[in-house]
Amino acid sequence: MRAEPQSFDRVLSSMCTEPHPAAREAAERFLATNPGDPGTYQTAAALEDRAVAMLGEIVGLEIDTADAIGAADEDGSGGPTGYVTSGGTEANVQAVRIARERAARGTDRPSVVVPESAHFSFRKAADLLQVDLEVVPTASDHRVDLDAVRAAVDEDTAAVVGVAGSTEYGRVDPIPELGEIATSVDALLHVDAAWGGFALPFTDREWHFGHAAVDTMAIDPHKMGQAAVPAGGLLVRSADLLDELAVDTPYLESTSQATLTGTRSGAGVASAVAAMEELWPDGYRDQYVRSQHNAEWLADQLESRGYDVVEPVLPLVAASIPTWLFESLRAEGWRLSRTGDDERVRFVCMPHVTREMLESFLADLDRLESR
Ligand code: 0PR
Repeated sequence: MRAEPQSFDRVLSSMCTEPHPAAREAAERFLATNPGDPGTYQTAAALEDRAVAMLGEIVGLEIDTADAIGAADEDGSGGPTGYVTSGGTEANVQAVRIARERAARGTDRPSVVVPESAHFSFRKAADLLQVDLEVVPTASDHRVDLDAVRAAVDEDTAAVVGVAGSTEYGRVDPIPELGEIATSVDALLHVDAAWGGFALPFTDREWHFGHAAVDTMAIDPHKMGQAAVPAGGLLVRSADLLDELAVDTPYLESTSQATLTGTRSGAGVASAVAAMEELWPDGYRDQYVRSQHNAEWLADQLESRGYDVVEPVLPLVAASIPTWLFESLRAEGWRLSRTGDDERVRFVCMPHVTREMLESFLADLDRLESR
């Protein structure tokens, strides 16, 4: 096999990035381990506890490092916890599953209220779990319309979803207000910070467990966290929520499993720990500042060329580039993607996106434009 992976030189479309060298090295070392079998792969399992504890610190949860996954505290109440998922999709599916299980005690038609800006993984969750998805519109600022959320919730609502760093526009929904609405109907609040979670700590946004009545959250080390794929994160306010997912595991040394997948890559777990140990908090802060400046610079550059630009709140720019130009740039090797409504092109300023790369992109754009 001689194929080489995609180089990141011209990638402006992806929410993944070049892993930090320490993360790459750790991934290789733990390639053959399975934290899904903690009795056998004890080091990988311990690293997962460490990953969850570090993620907890990032999202305003204090996690008992001794036993991060699923185990209730001695008093039976259970502290905050979580696990390393295969990505944001699994974290979102599992969060919907937790909410459905919890709501099943009160309704036989559980629904989940999501903004139209939510990632398509919620559609998979609804389909798999047979919950009704109530999609509510976003306002002109691309954040969820709170009045529409208020109108959508009722006694069948199992969860309200807020996005903290939306896939298309990098917007952050009003999380504290969503928490109040969720609480008013005894629903859970799930925050999808899969992409935004490693940038938001350095902003003044209110997005995490410490800011609002958040119950569950997705935050992915394999996106802005600079870990190797696959490394996502599901965090829950208290272990009893994770217990909603637990199934008995008769022939493993551990007695129950809360994850969706069985065998899981220890590579993702180890690389997440390595990246976070290297970068939290200063490295992530520096990276966020660099990426945010790049996004703002790109937005200005595109605006000065007459394109309609959605200003970046996080390092993601969306601009109205005509389809012919989009296609020509793609033909030059630029990896670009459009928003779902096809109206705009999105530029995700990940760590591999440098100023030089953006300059070279704009040079190509200008050349093609003037042809
Ligand atoms: N939540 C958010 C906010 C996301 O942006 C994504 C993925 C997920 C959850 C799902 O995460 P996993 O893919 O790790 O399961 N973000 C988009 C995606 O890869 C980003 C994207 C979309 C990239 C369209 C390119 C593109 O053309 O699906």
